[in-house]
Amino acid sequence: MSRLARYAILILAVLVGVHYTLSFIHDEYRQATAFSNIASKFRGGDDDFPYYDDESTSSSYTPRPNPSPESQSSGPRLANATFVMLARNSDLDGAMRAIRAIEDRFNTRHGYPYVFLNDVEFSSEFKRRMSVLTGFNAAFGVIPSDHWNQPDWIDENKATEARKSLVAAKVKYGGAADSVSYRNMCRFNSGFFFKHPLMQKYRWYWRIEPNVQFHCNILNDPFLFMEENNKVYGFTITVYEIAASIRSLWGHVTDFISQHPEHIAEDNSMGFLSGNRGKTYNTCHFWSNFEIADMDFWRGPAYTDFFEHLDKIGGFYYERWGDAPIHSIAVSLFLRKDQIHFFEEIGYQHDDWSHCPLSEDIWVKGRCSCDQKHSFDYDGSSCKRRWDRFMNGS
Ligand SMILES: Nc1nc2c(ncn2[C@@H]2O[C@H](COP(=O)(O)OP(=O)(O)OP(=O)(O)O)[C@@H](O)[C@H]2O)c(=O)[nH]1
Ligand SMILES: *[C@@H]1O[C@H](CO)[C@@H](O)[C@H](O)[C@H]1NC(C)=O
Ligand SMILES: [Mg+2]
Repeated sequence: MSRLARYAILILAVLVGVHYTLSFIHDEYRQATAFSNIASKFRGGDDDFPYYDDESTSSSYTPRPNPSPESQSSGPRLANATFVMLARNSDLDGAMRAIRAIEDRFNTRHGYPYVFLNDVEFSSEFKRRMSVLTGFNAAFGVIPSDHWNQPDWIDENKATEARKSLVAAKVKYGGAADSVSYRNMCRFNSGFFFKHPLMQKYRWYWRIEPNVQFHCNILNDPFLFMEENNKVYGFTITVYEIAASIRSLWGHVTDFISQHPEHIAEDNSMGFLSGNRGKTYNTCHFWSNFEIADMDFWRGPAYTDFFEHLDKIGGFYYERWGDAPIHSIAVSLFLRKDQIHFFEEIGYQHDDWSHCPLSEDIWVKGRCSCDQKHSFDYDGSSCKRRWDRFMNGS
């Protein structure tokens, strides 16, 4: 080796060393500033927890940078994604259980952020507890009142009558039949959560509700799976809807289809919703308390037109349309069937219903805590068998 070449190698080695040192310092700096950005969200007003002050937290907590795609420096690649939970302050215990479960089963290895939304300001206690549980990787938002409350153009007398008649018909659904707030929630989840300012900067979301459980280790990143396989909507449980709550919905859907044929996808999933090419709706829908999906679809022209069409009719208040059938009908009609994905490997529990991976291999690898015998998949009220038959083309 010539002397010149040896010098060149030496200089190169020095440069590489300097680069490493600098980028290390830079990362430390970035972590520190990312944390003070997050912490500053909690300050101000009379909600000033000493807890979040930079001085008092720096010794007891190791801050984690907000791993939005731009600021990510190491670890597995992250999708442009967030968890989202709509909750009341009184849901604190259930929210803790659900977040603890998803952190343990998945997110401690990834560090995706959380967005918590509420129609009123979250309490200091709610923010404090969720911040700790999520490694200070959470944002808390209040829903603008026009995204939540019953619009002025709804005829309140007619809405009151509708609520009374659902109660009289004994449409069992907790205490929800007569409640306005339940209807606000369904309308918000149908048409507004993806418009919230805190959600704008993300494309993908994973919806989590208080008290849900995750039964298995989630070994692959579902967001990256969706992205890499051109999926738009993912589910774990599919069920029949209470017909009385959506009496006129299908009629309005078929009106929409004839007014907007341009939105209907080739190779759509009408065959899952209807056994007679759309004449009637079998009420099958994906259970929306779990969703992993692409918000750009909800923000796009087909769903925007669809939601506006349905919202104008007032069925959220004059009946009790749920966000689950509305989302499900939209993804079934405006997407190709291969854009909808069933997450077999995500063991999931909401109230008394669970999905437990039936594949032994997946169940063992995921160290699942659920009983496969109690999986809802092929229960009489599940639409999963219908989905399988539809997807297998029979
Ligand atoms: N902030 C807020 N969240 C709500 C309100 N109503 C419901 N939610 C949330 O919306 C989600 C679904 O509400 P639930 O009342 O549990 O609805 P459900 O599970 O469809 O029906 P239930 O059988 O009544 O449990 C949960 O995440 C709730 O915390 C509300 O008035 N305010
Ligand atoms: C994430 O997705 C949103 C919505 O599509 C987009 O506006 C934003 O630019 C994306 N961010 C990155 C870093 O790609
Ligand atoms: Mg519930």
